[in-house]
Amino acid sequence: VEALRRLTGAAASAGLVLRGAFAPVVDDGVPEVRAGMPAGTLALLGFTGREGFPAFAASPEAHDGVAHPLDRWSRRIVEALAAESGGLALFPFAGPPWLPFQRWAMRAEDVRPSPLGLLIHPRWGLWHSYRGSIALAEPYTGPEPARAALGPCDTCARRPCLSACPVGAFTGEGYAVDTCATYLRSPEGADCMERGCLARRACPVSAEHAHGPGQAAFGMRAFLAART
Ligand code: B12
Ligand code: SF4
Ligand code: SF4
Repeated sequence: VEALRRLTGAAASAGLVLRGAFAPVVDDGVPEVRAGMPAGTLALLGFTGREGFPAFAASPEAHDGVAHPLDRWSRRIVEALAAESGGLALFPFAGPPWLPFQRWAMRAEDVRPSPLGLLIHPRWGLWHSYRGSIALAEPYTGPEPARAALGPCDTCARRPCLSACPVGAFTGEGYAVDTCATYLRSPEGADCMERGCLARRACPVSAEHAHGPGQAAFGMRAFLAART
């Protein structure tokens, strides 16, 4: 717990929030910290609302013209934090195969799947993400995350997220990625490209934490670049 407290402070000064931590079990698929040394604690780091993105936007990676700036920034920051704490840095974007970050997130804090596939958080709504995690050998002795009986989607009768996409990319069963990407490349897709996914923006939960235009446009360009 002391290691986590130190990690929280160091992460915050670098622009990342400690999202939560838990004691991994075998089914969580957390790699060993070092050969023969299983992880006793997994700590998740990320962005909440509009926080964190300005630290990235002011970084050298954001301006050097090289591909994948946010992933490279995350790698630099999280690897430095892992080295300081004697842990192993793990990343959501290092794959395939992907590390099961959404599963880990549900272990670490009160998030659950929304109909869009993104996890929804009671305070941050759909406006949060994970930039890395650190596996530590020390056993986790902190509390289990508090969990409300119902998540925000359980009491959302109208589900406006499912009807907001102009090309119906969300069916409630899956996300038609190619339909979305084709629309984004057309002139009509400019609103999504500049201000972010309309389906995500249609969610009334924590709308005040929605990404600003810079962060929204950055995320959409990165998404489209990953599809080409
Ligand atoms: C591949 C991928 C994509 C693909 C495909 C996504 C898809 N919907 O099919 C593409 C490139 C299209 C994509 C797009 C986006 N993605 Co993406 N993506 C990933 C990635 C790298 C792997 C996901 C995966 O396949 N994991 C493999 C499975 C097995 O892992 P898992 O955690 O065990 O899976 C659990 C979850 O899937 C969860 N679950 C999720 N949805 C549902 C729904 C139901 C009904 C149930 C029961 C369970 C469930 O249960 C699973 C079992 O535990 C993750 C990062 C990561 N490593 O997880 C990000 C991630 C999921 N993406 C993320 C984001 C933000 C986006 C975008 C908004 C990015 C953007 N700026 O445009 C879009 C929106 C996509 C959308 N609406 O779903 C975030 C989500 C954060 C959050 N709040 O949950 C993640 C976690 C990355 C991050 N750095 O934080 N993504
Ligand atoms: S609009 Fe409703 S169902 Fe959709 S993500 Fe938001 S709370 Fe959940
Ligand atoms: S970005 Fe636009 S086209 Fe793609 S899923 Fe969201 S609303 Fe639909």
